[in-house]
Amino acid sequence: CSATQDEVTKAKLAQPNKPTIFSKILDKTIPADILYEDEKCIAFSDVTPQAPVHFLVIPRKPIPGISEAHQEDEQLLGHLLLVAKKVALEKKLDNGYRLVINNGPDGSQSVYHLHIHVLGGRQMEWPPG
Ligand code: IU
Repeated sequence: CSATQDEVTKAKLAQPNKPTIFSKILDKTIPADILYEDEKCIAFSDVTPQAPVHFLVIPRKPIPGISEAHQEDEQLLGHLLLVAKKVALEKKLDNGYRLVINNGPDGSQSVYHLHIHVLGGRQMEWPPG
């Protein structure tokens, strides 16, 4: 669909290793629908939802993507997954949900600040596009 195509186009134009709009969401210079926050991460609703529930979990540490996470980030990465699960529960996704991490151009990553997508509230298809 054209929305999917737009995401792919944005991903191709994205520039790794530059401050992203997520830094501004983190420092609250731009607004977001924040669902959860703690000293290590925040979760907020995706501005272009691809499912009835679609939110992102991001670390405060500006790791550009999962390919640039290192051994020292092991605990932080585990924490992000547990926060994803906790917020999914709060959103009443009792029948299941999907976690996604897009990485790099082929993964259609468009924002180079690591984020876990959490999608739910409808049947997910497989394989993804
Ligand atoms: P991706 O995995 O890098 O393709 O996902 C980036 C997501 O960030 C995408 O789903 C956007 O809708 C979302 N997003 C957002 O929620 N708020 C923003 O200001 C921007 C992107 I820019």
